[in-house]
Amino acid sequence: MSELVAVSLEDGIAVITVQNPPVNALGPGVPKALLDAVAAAERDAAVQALVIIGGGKTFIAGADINELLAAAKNPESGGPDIHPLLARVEDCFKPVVMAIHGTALGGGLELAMAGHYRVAVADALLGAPESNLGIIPGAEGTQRLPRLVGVANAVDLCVSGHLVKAGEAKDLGLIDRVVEGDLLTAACAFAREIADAPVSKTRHRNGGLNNVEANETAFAAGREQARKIRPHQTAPLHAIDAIEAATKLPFEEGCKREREIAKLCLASPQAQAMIHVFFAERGVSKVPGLAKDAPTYPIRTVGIIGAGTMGGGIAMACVNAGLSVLLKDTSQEALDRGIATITKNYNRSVQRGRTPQAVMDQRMAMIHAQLSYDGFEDADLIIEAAFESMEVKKALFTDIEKIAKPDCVLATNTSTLDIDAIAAMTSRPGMVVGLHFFSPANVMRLVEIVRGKETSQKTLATAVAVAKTLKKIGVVVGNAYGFVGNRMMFAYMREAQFLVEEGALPEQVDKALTDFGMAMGIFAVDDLGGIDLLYRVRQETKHLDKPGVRKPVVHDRLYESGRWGQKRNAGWYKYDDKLKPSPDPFVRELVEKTSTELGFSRRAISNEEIIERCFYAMVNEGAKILDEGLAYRAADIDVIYTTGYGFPTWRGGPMWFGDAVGLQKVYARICAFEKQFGPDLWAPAPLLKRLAENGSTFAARDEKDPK
Ligand code: 3H9
Repeated sequence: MSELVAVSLEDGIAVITVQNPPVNALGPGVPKALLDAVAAAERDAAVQALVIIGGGKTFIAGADINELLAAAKNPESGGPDIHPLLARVEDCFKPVVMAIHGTALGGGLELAMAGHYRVAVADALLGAPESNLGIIPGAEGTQRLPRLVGVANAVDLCVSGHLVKAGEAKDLGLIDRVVEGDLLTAACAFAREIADAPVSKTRHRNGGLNNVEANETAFAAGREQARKIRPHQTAPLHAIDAIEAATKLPFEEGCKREREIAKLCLASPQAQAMIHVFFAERGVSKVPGLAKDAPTYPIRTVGIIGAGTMGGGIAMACVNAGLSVLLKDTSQEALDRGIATITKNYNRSVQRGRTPQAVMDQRMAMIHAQLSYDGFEDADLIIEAAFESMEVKKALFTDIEKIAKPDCVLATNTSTLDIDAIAAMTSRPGMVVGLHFFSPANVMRLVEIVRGKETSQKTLATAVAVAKTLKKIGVVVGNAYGFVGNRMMFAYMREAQFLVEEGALPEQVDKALTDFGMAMGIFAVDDLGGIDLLYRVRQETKHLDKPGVRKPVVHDRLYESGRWGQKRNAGWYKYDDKLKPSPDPFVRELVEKTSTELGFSRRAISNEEIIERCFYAMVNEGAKILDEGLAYRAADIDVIYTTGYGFPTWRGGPMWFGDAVGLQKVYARICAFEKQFGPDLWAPAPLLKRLAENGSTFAARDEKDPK
């Protein structure tokens, strides 16, 4: 038998084990090996029933996404074909039981649904996450899922991509039994129980498909849900179309329709972009020069300095991951405020049924709020999350140095400042690293891990491991003003403001950005983060300003007039009590007055110009960052933007977007902007020029030198 599949006979039950680590994807050879094993077991007179199970940590996590990517790039290649396997399994005249642990996702779930029975351990997860990849369940999943769980639930599962635990899957009708103890033993016992029962095929379960009125309601609700939670994405809408076909066509014809739709999705730029993001997110943990099993410092206790928005969020992320936290601030008031915010956040989660009260109590008990450094001498990791001021941070690191044990990792949450200057305050710069969390730190997945010039391999490996422990995406970046994310954001923000000074209004710019797919407009983001915050960052770095180079003006004026954003109910927008924004005549007047003062006669600005100036500025800065070695790969920058800055995954991140537009075009526009606005702001990055002239892409550069 193939190495990809093992078969054994256990007292009349053929146990077929998939062995394709790490996640038993249905990669090349697996479907055929499974098909052969099922056919052989069916022929074997000693076999009464079959059990299909995953070897290692999981059932089958789906089709092989590498194969899907190859098919996305070259639709003629056809992609993975598991249809013959599904037919072989469902048509087997002996009962086939699917034994599920870990995850049964995508093609894995589709195979499971073709079986006659499904049993799962309690913590198994099942789902159809294809929408996350810009595709639909294309292996008869949109046809069998509604037959098992009903049309409305099938729509919800495909649109949301949510995974359900075994208990919920049982309630939905997706599995037949939640089992306890050893999965294989329980699955074999179950198989013996049902060995003599006639097999029932999922494809014949048409009972719940024909309620036209209920179906229409479910489809309309699904399309609305898709627009809300996955705006601009086509795959969820296509999945609904395919489910609709299941309700209107016989099984075989429905499958044919599904195949046509699946092919269309796979060939779409959205699928290519989202598959790129899938692999890019996993690629960031492969840090050049850092062995996968590089030694790390054990981290159990974390000392956090600063109980503000960032410190509080980081504290929550730590205790959520089982680490205990010492949370220090300088005044009782600040500490009380911080703890009140954390309590409010957990309470909200309890009220929404996401966190049991007992879990909240346990997590709160793991946060020790304090005014002193008591206990910091035992901390394994100290994260400074104080005010964004070099002076403050230098003073804190001088203090920490005296208290921390020798093997304590010292991290700063600075979003812009020089890590090396901070590390120089200690006698152990090798232990110092940047951990730049994003607000709210308990929710946002991104952490920029900033490598200083002295940061040791072990410290860096520990930072990467900490990000993983906190279930974050840790991207290692170099040390430069604003690191990667903020440095690019400053260019983006700069152009957005210039556009306003030249003739646009904040709401017009934001609308063009959200229409492009950004989660929020840049001015709305600024109001949320706090205009005072960015103002202070600018004050810190005034010495870096080049004389004579144009700088945005309105932002400072908003700050000076006390419009600090949402916290003051006024910033680029005005806000009502529920923080709903609306355009403010005050801002319009301020903007128009500023334009006149700066000598601009305001002009109509097209959405195209907004997109080009904002995002080409970002791409250009990204190319400089790559050339300077501050990010290892263009894909790393894409991950920073899709996980930390609300850049749409279906566009693949800013560098992927640049590739999709075509670097020649991007380069040509940047050269034109350089002529119009000057080289200080728009000189094209040498890397961009090289790639454009060679007809290449950032993705090709990554592939050529994956580091
Ligand atoms: C599908 O099935 C389409 C069908 O409807 C139609 C077919 C015709 N393929 O995430 P991890 C790799 S679409 C290839 O770090 P975890 C991953 O790249 C698919 N590779 O582990 C990584 O490699 P490396 C529907 C895959 O424990 C390694 O495995 N299924 C696949 O944190 C470990 O991954 C999905 O969308 C794959 N399907 O999480 C599920 N899956 O070490 C996608 C993983 O070289 N997968 N790899 O970087 C996941 O959600 C998570 O990987 C999972 C494990 C939860 C399974």
